[in-house]
Amino acid sequence: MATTNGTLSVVRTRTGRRCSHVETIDLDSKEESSVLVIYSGGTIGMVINEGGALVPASNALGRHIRRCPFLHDVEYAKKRFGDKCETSAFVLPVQGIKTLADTKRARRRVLYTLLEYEPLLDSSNMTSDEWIAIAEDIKKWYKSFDGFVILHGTDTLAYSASALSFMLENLGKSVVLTGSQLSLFEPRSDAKDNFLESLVIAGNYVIPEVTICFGRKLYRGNRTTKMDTEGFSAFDSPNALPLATFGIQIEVNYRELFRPIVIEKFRVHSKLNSNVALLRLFPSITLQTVSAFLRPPIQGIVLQSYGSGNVPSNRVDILEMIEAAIDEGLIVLNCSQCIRGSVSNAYETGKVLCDIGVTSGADMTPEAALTKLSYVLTKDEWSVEKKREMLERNLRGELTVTSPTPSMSEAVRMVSFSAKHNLELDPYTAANVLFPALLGSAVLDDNPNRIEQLLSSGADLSQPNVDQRTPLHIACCEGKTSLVEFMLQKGASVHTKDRYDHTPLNEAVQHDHHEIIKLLVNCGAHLMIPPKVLGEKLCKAAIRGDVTKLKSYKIAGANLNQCDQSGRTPLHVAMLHGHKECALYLLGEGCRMDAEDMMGLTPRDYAAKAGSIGMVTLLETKNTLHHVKVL
Ligand code: ASN
Repeated sequence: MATTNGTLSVVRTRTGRRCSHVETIDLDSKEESSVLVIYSGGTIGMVINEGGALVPASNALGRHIRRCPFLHDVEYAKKRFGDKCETSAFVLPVQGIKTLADTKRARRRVLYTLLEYEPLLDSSNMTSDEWIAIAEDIKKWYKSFDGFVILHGTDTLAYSASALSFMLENLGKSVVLTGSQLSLFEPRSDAKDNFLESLVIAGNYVIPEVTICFGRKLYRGNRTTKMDTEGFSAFDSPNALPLATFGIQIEVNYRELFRPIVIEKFRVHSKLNSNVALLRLFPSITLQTVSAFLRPPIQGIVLQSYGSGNVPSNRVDILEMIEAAIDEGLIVLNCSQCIRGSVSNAYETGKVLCDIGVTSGADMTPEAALTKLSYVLTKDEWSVEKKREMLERNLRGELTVTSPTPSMSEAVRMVSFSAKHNLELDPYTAANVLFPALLGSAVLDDNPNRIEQLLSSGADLSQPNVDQRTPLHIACCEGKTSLVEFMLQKGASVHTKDRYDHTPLNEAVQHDHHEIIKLLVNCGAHLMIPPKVLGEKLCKAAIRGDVTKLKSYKIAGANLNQCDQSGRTPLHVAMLHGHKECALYLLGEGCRMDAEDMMGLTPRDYAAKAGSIGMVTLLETKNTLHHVKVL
């Protein structure tokens, strides 16, 4: 059953049956970006029912958004979508004050589509089935949108964000979860700002993490916990700094971002193990209670111990029971009951756990520990030992590993330089402006050591320069293959778009650096060009007989049968212009000879009309062409 609220939405039943489709957004301007909003439920879209209780209202949020001037710019939608503006994507208005630094950075028009789940749920009713549904939808629409926002209830938001952070492997785009304490339908509510700021982040910044946007802050999802049942600043990440703060400026803490540092594509791990539990110790806990947690089918527990990871070391009965369960293969992950800080072996009462094989959960939140356990337990390819090792390892920024504090010497030098020359730069601006510039020059000089040095001084590879270009853009343009590989392994983002809407992949294609294109694609990069526009680019290359360019597009994942606005494929124009090598290449790649343009003409007709007998012969011998496949 499709919704009828005039939004571009999809309805999914709890069994996962899909009933409609999401309409993707073809961006036609460099000033636009696209975001998919997955609406799972929560107070943000609730109304009071006849019984006086808050419940989610189906098919209402989209209609409401269309009437909210701060969430939908009707004038822009009219100009952009014409007659279809009543059912088109929503358009986030842009900030009016043009002098703010972040209006220069966060300057794209965010066009967003709403995907509403059925039924909408209070998050207390959510289960891992919903986490899997959300992860699968992100996978399905990953290449079609620049970023994702999940509207969600606040009660179990930290669990969902933690679970998704593990399930979305090698994530390269922003996934922002948000909700609110009061409904968007209420005049005085936190919903508007939380939703709006989530859209700004998802549409303008590549923060390749699962985050929670709430109360003017952006947090790493798996570090976050709900702290307050009433306040608008309901969330906090006690053991990690916020990733961004929303004041007059949006300040992104680039140094804190966690990024995949492997060259692998985005994928979804959609299995979770439900045989896990949280066991919170308390004085005088009985052996029977502990034993109930350690029995099959339970395969892993998070033990919430006291203080810095302590248990009663005089309760030999409990310790022996835990040890026996661990010997049988159960995983026991130790986390503190304290909101802030980490477990350690400082006390004798803590060391005993380590001695009996309990795994350290460092400073993970209970939500992160439980969902990580649930995730790790489904990795069938890992032995129990490996699973324990991975639980102690930092997989998505969920725990703190003690690493040497980077020297700030470079930043300090920059600030003193700007002070000496009266540049009136505050340290934040100095770092934002100078680090990308210094990294860019290190790329031009092909100097990985200098890049390394700058990174340890606080620079970040995904921090864009004034043109929104990252060091990876520059390396891709300059053809510096080994530097590209080096930077990808340091977590450089493949999805950042510069002022001209170019991703690093566009740069590599434009300059025909085939090895770099392969590297980027292996790291999850993909072309984000509307099909007809891609068709035009391919036809332009074929008009020039530019086989190298066609190969660049092919390696980048383009369909060489894509037609332009007139229905012409690259093979049509190669025939028309008599480019034999180009036609041979396209035929070798399986391009269709029967594709018809708007006039019903095929490549064969083009060759005949152009009077190119040679080309007609070429087509006629197409069956013998399988050997010409050019790689
Ligand atoms: N009970 C609600 C939920 O988690 C609370 C909220 O969203 N503020 O869905």
